[in-house]
Amino acid sequence: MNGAELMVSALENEGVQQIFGIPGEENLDVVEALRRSRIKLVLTRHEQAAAFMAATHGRLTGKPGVCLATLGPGALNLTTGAAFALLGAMPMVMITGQKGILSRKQAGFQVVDVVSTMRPLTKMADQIVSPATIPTMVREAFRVAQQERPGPVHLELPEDVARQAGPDMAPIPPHRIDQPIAARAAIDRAAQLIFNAERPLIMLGAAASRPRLAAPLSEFVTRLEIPFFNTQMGKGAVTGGSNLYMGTAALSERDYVHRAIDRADLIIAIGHDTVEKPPFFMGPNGPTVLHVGYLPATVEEVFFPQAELIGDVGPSLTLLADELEHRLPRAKALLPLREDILAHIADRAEESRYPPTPQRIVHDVRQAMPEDGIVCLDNGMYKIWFARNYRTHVANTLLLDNALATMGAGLPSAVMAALLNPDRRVLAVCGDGGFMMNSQELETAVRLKLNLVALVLVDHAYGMIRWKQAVDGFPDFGMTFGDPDFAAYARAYGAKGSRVESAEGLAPALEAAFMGGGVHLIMTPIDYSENERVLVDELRAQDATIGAGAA
Ligand SMILES: Cc1ncc(C[n+]2csc(CCOP(=O)(O)OP(=O)(O)O)c2C)c(N)n1
Ligand SMILES: [Mg+2]
Repeated sequence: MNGAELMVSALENEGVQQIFGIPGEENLDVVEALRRSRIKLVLTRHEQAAAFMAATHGRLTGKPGVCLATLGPGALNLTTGAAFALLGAMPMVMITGQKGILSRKQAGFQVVDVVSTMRPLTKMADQIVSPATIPTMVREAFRVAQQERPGPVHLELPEDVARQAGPDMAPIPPHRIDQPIAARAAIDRAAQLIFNAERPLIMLGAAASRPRLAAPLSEFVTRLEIPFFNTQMGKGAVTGGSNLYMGTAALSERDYVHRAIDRADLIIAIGHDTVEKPPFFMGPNGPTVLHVGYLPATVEEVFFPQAELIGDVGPSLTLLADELEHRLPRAKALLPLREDILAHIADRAEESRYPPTPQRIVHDVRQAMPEDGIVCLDNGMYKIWFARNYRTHVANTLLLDNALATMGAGLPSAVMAALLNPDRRVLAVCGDGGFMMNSQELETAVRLKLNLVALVLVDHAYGMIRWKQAVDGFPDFGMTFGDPDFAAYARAYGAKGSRVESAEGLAPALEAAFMGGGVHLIMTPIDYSENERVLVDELRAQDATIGAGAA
């Protein structure tokens, strides 16, 4: 077997079903080995999109997605995807080519030090120098990518190593590794803390969305009946406990959900990852925070838990619930705040203004999506609205990136979600700025014959930055642009395209697009005047009222 064959056999051994990317001439032996394997090569139209797809595979399944690129320019195009997976804790394996390392027939042509570039963006980055090391290096790459905290790894396979004959070696079979459960003493301490709390509140963070955690986490919340809120990336992790849901902390302070957060005397922070924009700021006057996680909390200026429960989160929570179930008379102390918080969030959700408001768009999208439908957001102003206002009932049904918060990931992550879930509705929601950063993947979606709808929100601007500019008191300058006719643009790719022409038009357009199947782009204008009215003026006013009330 040559190096490329050893590589592909090791990938098959890991259960890899598809590899996303764009090969270069340095990868041709790998491509040939793929041709003769069970693994499908999914070409993308930009390596960045391939990395977003592979990372999203990891996010949704817990198993690393794999992407492939050539040396130099191709490899460098993976770097934003690497950072996306690193900050978002998504397991991913990146494989890139390189010129031969035993001779330099093309001198320095296209050669950059990719391994060094990848090192700060990955959990592990290494060059393969001999075919005989491939089985172990691939196994190690998958182990490292998957192990908590999950993330990306990088292997560079130079073209001469790929072509070189190596020994016929069997790959190393992966085995199950169970994580240790939290120590008894730690469980007892945590139980005591919760038992003593007057006004406990659960917070679900990014790591609460790990696919394997959905069931035990939902059970924990419903058994203890402590109300919960989530961070942006912790959305959707609890099934069946929606009568305890208090809201999403899409902003760091002053939002309605902070009425509950500010009154809590204990926050049980499950799986909070400080890569997220802070869901609240810890300060000298409390509340006490109990961090529950796979790994100890990172200590930050705004997050410094006073107690921790570390270990495999699911089983540890089950043991904690065994100690506390039916023993918490004050569990629901903060629940009376719920109705008021959620009523504010639902405000103006059905207003028939045109162009539609963000609240109306979120509302109509929720109506069109079944409980298990998956919404994949790009990054822009609407992300805050979806995080605050979109209710989720099933884990990982609102995929957003509040870690790298990069533009351009919305459509590629929807492509991955649709590939993995052909029977579920999948919707990408993108701004007119972010959509254009990877819009070429419409072709990939059409070629793969996916069922996928993309909703593009048109304000002819980098709206979020324009909003920040206004909030900070700067004059309106430099944030607007022209757009193509997005519906016609989609049709040029062989997709369908339509435009929302009235306030009542979005809901039927979504329904028709999903019913029609295939790839469909819907463009709608959006009225962003609500950003200032709600997220600045209204929240400032309510903050003043609460401040006065508390004093
Ligand atoms: C790759 C990248 N570049 C720049 C930014 C900074 N940024 C965040 S949101 C945003 C504007 C997004 O515009 P658009 O996609 O049109 O969404 P809108 O806010 O207008 O709804 C920008 C430039 C970013 N997050 N990622
Ligand atoms: Mg925009």
